[in-house]
Amino acid sequence: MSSKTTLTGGLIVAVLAVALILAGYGGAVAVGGAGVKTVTTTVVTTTTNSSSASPYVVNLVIATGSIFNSTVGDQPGFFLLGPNGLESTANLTLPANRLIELVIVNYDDGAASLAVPNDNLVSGTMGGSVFVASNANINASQGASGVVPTGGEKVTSIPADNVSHTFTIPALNLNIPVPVSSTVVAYFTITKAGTYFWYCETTCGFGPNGTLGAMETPGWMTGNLVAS
Ligand SMILES: [Cu+2]
Repeated sequence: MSSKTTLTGGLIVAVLAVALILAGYGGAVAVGGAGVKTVTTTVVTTTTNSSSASPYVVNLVIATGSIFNSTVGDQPGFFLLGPNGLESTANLTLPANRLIELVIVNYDDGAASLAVPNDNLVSGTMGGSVFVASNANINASQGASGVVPTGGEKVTSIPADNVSHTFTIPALNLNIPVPVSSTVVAYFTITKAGTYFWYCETTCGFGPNGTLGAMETPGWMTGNLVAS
């Protein structure tokens, strides 16, 4: 398939050329008077995009309808969406001293009572805020040069009656309230290595107070988080 190879090669050259132009390279040819040609070259400095410079991304999914057991029935749970598919959140492993981008996709369309007042307030994140996107607040339009996404909201709190679950680590003063049927993006850094306890602070579990079942079981609404 030599034609394919040539095509690919050409594409790579084209991409490189664009990249060099974007990088400000190109040896800027300036033509002076009387046929004098001045050629200036620009030194290109390559910035290494090391992995430690980019955030460490964690994707969590909150789903309902999983049958805990025959007594408890269905319960909501946090699940880790990792390289191998869905994984348990009983033991989350995160890097310490590196910016973490936590994305929580919540499929639960119901709110729950807060276990502790003020659990609807965001804390411990970069800027003390989270970004919330949902089908209710995204509204794009088609502009002259393409789609113009609008909506989503950066917030420092969620209305108390609209909180579905929270991702909370008291030892880090981290509280991420998650509204119903929405995706939340939060940035934070764990500056001290250690094992932390995460849990949801709404009464979304089993029993008369909603504190049993998922709420007391690692991998559902609570778990360990090891930062190292
Ligand atoms: Cu919960």
